[in-house]
Amino acid sequence: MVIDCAGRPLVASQPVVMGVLNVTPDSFSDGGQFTSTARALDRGLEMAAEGAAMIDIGGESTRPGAAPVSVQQELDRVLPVIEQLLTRLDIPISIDTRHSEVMVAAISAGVGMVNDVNALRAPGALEAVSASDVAVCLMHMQANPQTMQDSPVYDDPVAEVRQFLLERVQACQSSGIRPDRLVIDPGFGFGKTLTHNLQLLAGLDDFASIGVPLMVGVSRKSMFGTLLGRAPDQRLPGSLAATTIALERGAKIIRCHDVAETVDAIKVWSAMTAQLSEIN
Ligand code: 8Y4
Repeated sequence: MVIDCAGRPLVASQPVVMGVLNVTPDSFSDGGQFTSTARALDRGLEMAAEGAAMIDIGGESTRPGAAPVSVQQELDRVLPVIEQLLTRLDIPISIDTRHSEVMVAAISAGVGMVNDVNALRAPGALEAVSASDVAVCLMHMQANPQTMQDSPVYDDPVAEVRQFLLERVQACQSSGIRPDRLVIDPGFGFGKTLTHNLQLLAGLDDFASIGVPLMVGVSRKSMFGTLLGRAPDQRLPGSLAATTIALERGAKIIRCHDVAETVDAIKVWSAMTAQLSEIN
């Protein structure tokens, strides 16, 4: 399986890792731009060395209660990191944004994928991607980042998230985006209770019939805080357990912070799978 990321193909015949690179003052606390750019660059290079197949760069926190960021601020944060990583790495770079202006600028700078927690529903977003040759990850979110965790409600989370993603895939295809540029993601934690997240994890195999590769992001998320009572930096074991379940149910791209550890988990799963099909 190959995802066409504007000339940097993402080969996902085996599941792969997308490393999370936040370029925000909360993760790289300093006053000026230089230090956060330099630190993000170092971390990006480190994640690539650890085996990330792709790096997802974001400059806006979607956490409930996070300070709003202007489009200009978002661009000032992400563009220098995108430009420098593109010259130093061969793997595709992804831009994590909901804003079409940021998509347009990042696409011009050379990213290979738009990762949109809003699934291209913002004004101009679908147009920005369809006018280019980048790939797009369409993620499900109920409500918006400010309100999504207030009281999420579903009748059947798997069916409803699946239907939403199917409709967004169809909207992309109607705009001329071919299926080999599409990725879907159920959006763990985005307008979901712990129970909803567990129901989605259990039902991930239902998303395969949409016919585009499945991305999953559970890394360090609050579902493990709720379930295990652990702080974000103590959630790796829980994250790896959920990742293994996701792999077993068909996930092809794992979005995570802990790249080296997640690559190991994928190697274990892949070795078992190869044994099953007697390739080895
Ligand atoms: C620590 C720090 C713990 C941040 C959790 C977090 C997804 C995503 C996010 C996802 C896709 C996050 C941008 C939430 N999650 N994109 N983005 N899928 N495609 N929280 O699940 O990582 S941000």
